[in-house]
Amino acid sequence: MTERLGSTTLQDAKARLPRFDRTKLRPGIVHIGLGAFFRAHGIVYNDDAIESDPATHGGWGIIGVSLRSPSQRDKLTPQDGLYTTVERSASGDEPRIMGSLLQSVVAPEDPKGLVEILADPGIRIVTITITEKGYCHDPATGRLNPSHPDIIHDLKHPESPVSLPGFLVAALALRKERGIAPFVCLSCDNLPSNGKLLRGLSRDFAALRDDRLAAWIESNVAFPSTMVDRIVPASTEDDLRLAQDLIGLTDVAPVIHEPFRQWVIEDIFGSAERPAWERAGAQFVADVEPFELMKLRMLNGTHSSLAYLGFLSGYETIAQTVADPVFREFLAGLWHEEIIPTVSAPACTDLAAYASQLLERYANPAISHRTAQIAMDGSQKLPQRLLGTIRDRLKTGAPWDRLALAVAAFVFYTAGSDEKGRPINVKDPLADRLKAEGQVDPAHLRRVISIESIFGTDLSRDERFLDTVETAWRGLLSGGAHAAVSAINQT
Ligand code: CS2
Repeated sequence: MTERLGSTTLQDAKARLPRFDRTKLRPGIVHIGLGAFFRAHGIVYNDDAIESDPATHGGWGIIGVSLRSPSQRDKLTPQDGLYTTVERSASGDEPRIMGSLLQSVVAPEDPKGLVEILADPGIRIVTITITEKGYCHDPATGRLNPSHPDIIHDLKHPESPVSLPGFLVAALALRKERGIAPFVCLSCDNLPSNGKLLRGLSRDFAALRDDRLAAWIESNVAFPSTMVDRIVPASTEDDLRLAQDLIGLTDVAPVIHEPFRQWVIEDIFGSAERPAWERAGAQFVADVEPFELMKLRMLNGTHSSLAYLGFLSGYETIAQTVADPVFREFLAGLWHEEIIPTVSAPACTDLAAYASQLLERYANPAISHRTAQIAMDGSQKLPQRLLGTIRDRLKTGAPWDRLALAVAAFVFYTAGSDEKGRPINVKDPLADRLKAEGQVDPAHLRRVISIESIFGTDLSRDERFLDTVETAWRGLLSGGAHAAVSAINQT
């Protein structure tokens, strides 16, 4: 039997090892949402920054937090927080062991303990990747959802929270009371103006507890916005075997990722200390919004479109979907005809070149990114990925038939059966409302489009919006997703 990766076996791993002394690291960052993405993105930047100058980075170890399940902790703790990242491309696999994750905790096991960890003066940054639905907000308006069960819980039990706003505000309240400077809150989720959004949610949640606390948060806590990018599929059993074959040790928590990475961070840390992530390639800029908009619309928007239409056409992964020339043509049309005209390029970025690079990334044959994975939580993703673009197209009267087909495919997919009538396991916080009661007919489409938390008060009542999606919907129902995509290519 192969030995397990851990502090005592680390030297035997056949991989690039951390180039710093882990025993000298102290925690300075709490990361909330210990999924594959941050372990293949933020922690890589952090390890690189530490390696660039271990002497000045001793205070930037990471405590990882899961808000729900113990599974990450259960895998990582026996490995002393060590795990493998495998960079995969057509030219080969590059394994590397990450070293700056020091400890993993599970919030529900000891919420008060986590609030104390967050209130510790050594913690200066809280990074967050909990996916869209973890923010307990209304995706269409970006406001706190006061009737979210977790928010109701946290208002009743502010010292033992369960939600992200609940934990942040409880810890910030303690820091204020104890005269400790607040930490910087760094949202790294695919949400527009994620810093501003989190600031608003924290303030709104705090105001429900105490107006003075809300005002203190508003004027003292920095919430930089960020744009994060790296394709990181959920790890599978095959990936565990791959990591073991590569490193020669058992690792039950490897993450697989593409070579590309990007992290753009709003430069509003003020006097707060931070690791030199720029040495690892992070870009600190005055305005992140153009980067976010470009990425959310051009990458995530097409990802979701390919996920629904690709899945319904029988494709399991994004790479398989874009290997089909019909989908390539559709994708080119989506970018060049419908999305790019709504995006203003961030400095030094050529949007056509960005699109070609995205296509190359999607086509990476070594990355098995499942359409069903990206299709998850569409009700939380559609507003920033597709609907903002559609609003812009409606404003100028420009066509948006491909985007309409993607919205129709979302409604079809979440109705719960594929084109052959086989059930789809729809994972979405609004799954019950999205599921078709009986037939998928125009009445079902209308019911879904009337959901204001997705479509807003504007689109849910806009006849032009409904008509265009309905035309796409009819195309889907009559010949199936693949034929509908092919037909749009002819227009
Ligand atoms: C994907 C993203 O799962 C999804 O919804 O669109 O996770 C995507 O892979 C990343 O944002 C890429 O940076």
